[in-house]
Amino acid sequence: MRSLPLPLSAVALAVALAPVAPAQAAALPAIQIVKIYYNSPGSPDNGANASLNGEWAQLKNTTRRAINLRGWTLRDKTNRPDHVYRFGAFTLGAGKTVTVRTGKGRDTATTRYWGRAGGTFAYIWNQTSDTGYVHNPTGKLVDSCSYNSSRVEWVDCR
Ligand SMILES: [Ca+2]
Ligand SMILES: [Ca+2]
Repeated sequence: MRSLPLPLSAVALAVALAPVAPAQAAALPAIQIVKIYYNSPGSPDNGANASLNGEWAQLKNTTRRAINLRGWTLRDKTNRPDHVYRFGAFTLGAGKTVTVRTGKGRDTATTRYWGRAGGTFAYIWNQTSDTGYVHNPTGKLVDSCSYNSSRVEWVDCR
């Protein structure tokens, strides 16, 4: 029987789909970035508040206890101070998620607003590749999530 050479892409796909032996389950970060929706619906992204709020990052308290997020930060890969979201008084319940939207709005128990404005330069999450970072108030990196694809609009970081 003759074996046909597989196209490289098929080989790559097979490798990507190969089951990976589960390593020792690593402890989840207490506050985990679960999803970044980095390409706001619509094209081109017009920088309006609704569009800015169409991009967001969702964080989850993976623990069994409420966590006071005051002083915790969410940031992107730039080192810009205006690209750092700092939580004010806010407690995230055990197992709960909070969505941090880029634009302006009224904070709720489940949604917080970065408060950015200024059109197309106000977006935080790059449309192809970027990294989200969560730091606790002492500056310790608690979780990060990188993505690199313009084919989809969001990344599942779990
Ligand atoms: Ca878009
Ligand atoms: Ca960015």
